[in-house]
Amino acid sequence: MHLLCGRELFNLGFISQGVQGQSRLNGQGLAGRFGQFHNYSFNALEVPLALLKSGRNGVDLFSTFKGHTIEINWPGPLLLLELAPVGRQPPLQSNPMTADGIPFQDLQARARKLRMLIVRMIAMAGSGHCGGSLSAIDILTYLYFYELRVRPEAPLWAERDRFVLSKGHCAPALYAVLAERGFFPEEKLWTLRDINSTLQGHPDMRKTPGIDITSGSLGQGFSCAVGMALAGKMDHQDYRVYVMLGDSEVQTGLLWEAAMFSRHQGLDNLIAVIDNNQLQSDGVTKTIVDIEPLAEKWRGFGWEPRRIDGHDFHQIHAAFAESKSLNGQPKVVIADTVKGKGVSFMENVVSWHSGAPDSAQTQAALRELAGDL
Ligand SMILES: Cc1ncc(C[n+]2csc(CCOP(=O)(O)OP(=O)(O)O)c2C)c(N)n1
Repeated sequence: MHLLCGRELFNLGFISQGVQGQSRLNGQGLAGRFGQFHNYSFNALEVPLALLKSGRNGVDLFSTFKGHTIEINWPGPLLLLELAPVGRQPPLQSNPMTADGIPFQDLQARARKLRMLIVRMIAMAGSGHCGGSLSAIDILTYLYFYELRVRPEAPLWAERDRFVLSKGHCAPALYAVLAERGFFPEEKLWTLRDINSTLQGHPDMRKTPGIDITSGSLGQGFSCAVGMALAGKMDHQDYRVYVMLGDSEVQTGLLWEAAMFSRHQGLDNLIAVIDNNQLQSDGVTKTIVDIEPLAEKWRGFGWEPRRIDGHDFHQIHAAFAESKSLNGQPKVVIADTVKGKGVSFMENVVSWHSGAPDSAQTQAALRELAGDL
């Protein structure tokens, strides 16, 4: 009997031919390699991420943890699963918990898992936007697991906070967090960009539970968010509207008209967050049209700006908490981020704006995200 403990990561699995379906390993499981089977006992909460290696399309399968259960899903025949330690997670950056009870460690672990889902999802789809999805995911994790008033079982609940992903091409990040939050099953992620899938390349409010507005044409989502915030005021509702922009969107004229209008209407129920990874599809934002000084620009348009490191949960939490406490004007969080964050060969590389990793790149990315370097 081997007890998995600490934050070791293991590949959990077993050799099996032609098995299809779902396996639940709860507390104890049978695992082995090349015909030698062993009983394993573990506490799922101590194994936040587990990788399953298989021969299927050369792409790793994925297991999730929910409560004390590790659920392993696979969509097709399983050729080979092997059991092997894949290393330790790197040390977490922040304190596990703050005085006001924010579960930073949990948020970091979830964001790590969501990064793996993003990479795997785009690899399986054969196309998508890795860089901007990975830069945005810490903020999205915070929003959906701490900040937003939502009910996954009732996506159209009238009193919900609204979220608009104005940089809609980063839909994989939003889909990953919506699945993790329970808006739809995780298996849906493997249908990304399929012709009849509910998960299209850009968010579609007619197809996907949890999507408040269809987006993808840069600049337009922001205007929709402004309209939603105005509607909330007119209807005397207390929901907030959160909208995420890319730094290239700050270059659009449409955005500044809506920004000016928001201030005029006193939309203090509107919080924008700029995923300022400083790259766009074909180059460095600064060299295309410099958007700095960002804070001064927004302040000039009557918004209250805050600038943070968009990968530090302490700063993310403080920025949203402070923004909510201020009345009378719209607020913007300028989050400095790294495009491709978490996968070293994608970080700050313009060409990883879009395109899918091949099998070897996918394996390398997942190993790095699992802490197996
Ligand atoms: C109006 C409009 N023009 C062009 C595009 C094509 N496009 C898709 S992503 C992108 C660049 C986005 O850069 P940024 O907003 O900085 O996002 P990130 O770097 O976070 O991916 C462009 C120009 C678009 N989606 N909408």
